[in-house]
Amino acid sequence: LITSVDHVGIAVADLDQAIAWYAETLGLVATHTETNEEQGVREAMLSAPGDSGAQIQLLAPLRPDSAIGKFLDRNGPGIQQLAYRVTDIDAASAALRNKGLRLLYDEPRRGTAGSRINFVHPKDAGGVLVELVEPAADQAH
Ligand code: MC0
Repeated sequence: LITSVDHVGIAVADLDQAIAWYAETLGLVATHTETNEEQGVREAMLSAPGDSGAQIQLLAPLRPDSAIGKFLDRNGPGIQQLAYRVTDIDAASAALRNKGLRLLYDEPRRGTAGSRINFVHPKDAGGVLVELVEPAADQAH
């Protein structure tokens, strides 16, 4: 079902400031930035140089009423989600629904770099917002 941890998502108020902080303080490099209107985010993927393992995703809100806008209002900046990589998101979603977990979307939606994504409700996953990510065919590594 799950093949690896894809990324850890961190809510931030200002994306450019956060990218600079991670670069200057921790030496992580932004490899990809994107605006996702449907999700209401501007986001950046960060990695340690040369590392092809799990990434850090910085998420800044486009609107106050977005998921990240509401998260920042309630909690301030911090870890918002844990994303697992799957090879087949339709099969993974069906398997988790069969175990009684609530998936947030009936059908997968578009995530970073053409991936297909869905989420498990945090109340059904030990208080963690779990994202499932099926990378686009040309992005898998
Ligand atoms: C809310 N809760 C969380 C949480 N957000 N718990 C853990 N982690 C989070 N991130 C808790 C609340 O504290 C509350 O608990 C309960 O869940 C229900 O809250 P609610 O008020 O009913 O719901 P909302 O309005 O806070 O929405 C939560 C929900 C939403 C997870 C449904 O954030 C959502 O739809 N998320 C999926 C989309 C998303 O996160 N997009 C941004 C990333 P209490 O105990 O107070 O009842 S976009 C992305 O990630 C893409 C670009 C990608 O990776 O490719």
